[in-house]
Amino acid sequence: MEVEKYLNKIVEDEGTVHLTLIDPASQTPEEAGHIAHEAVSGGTDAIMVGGSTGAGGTILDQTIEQIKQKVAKPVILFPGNVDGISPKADAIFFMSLLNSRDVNFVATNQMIGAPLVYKYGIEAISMAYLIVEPGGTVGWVGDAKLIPKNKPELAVAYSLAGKYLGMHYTYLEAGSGASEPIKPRMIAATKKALGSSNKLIVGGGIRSPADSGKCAEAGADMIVTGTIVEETSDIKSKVEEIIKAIKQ
Ligand code: 1GP
Repeated sequence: MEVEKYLNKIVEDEGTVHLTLIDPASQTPEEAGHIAHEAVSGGTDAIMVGGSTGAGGTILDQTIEQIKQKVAKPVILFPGNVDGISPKADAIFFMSLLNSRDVNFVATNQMIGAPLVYKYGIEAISMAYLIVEPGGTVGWVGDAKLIPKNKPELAVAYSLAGKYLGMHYTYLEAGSGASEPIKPRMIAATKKALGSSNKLIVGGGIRSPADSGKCAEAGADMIVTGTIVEETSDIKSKVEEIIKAIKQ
């Protein structure tokens, strides 16, 4: 429970956690190490590693190795399927895509991967994963019945279902590179229903300090940014600006 405790303590002490997502398919392992180093210098709290396609196997292990050589912050797996498991990570967001039409993403990949997580001794952080419009690649690959972006009540219903099933975290995902982040109204309604014990993560389409601030203000306990670090030439400054907008 060490990584989960670490993240929850930041929520208690500083307000909002910032997570940097690195997709092993998007750059070389060495470049991933550099991105992680810059993001941590800018103040990010942990590194998530994962992607929907081409993000498993050797490239995943090498990416985590490079990141761990460069930074001391936790590395958390964010698997698109069972291929996204690596013994090199500190923890895994052990998630079920509750609004998928495909049982493989709800329970079968989890069943195939669970013995590996056990064998590797990786900390599992249970999470309800919910994909909202537009959903992007992960929505397509995960065969999600996308939650309409103006229907907060559906996000609330799914989030409560996850909580009552015993999941500790809830992730509202708009899809990497979404044209806009999850709407503040949906974040606020979901956080209100979840209460303080269940932590709410928000990601997809968060590009600016203003976006980040709005998500945090609406009730996100943690925000995830991925695309911006791939697009900026000054990762450290970009992350610093975001941290300034979300920390107390
Ligand atoms: C994707 O929510 C994450 O799973 C990050 O999205 O790449 O748009 O920051 P972005």
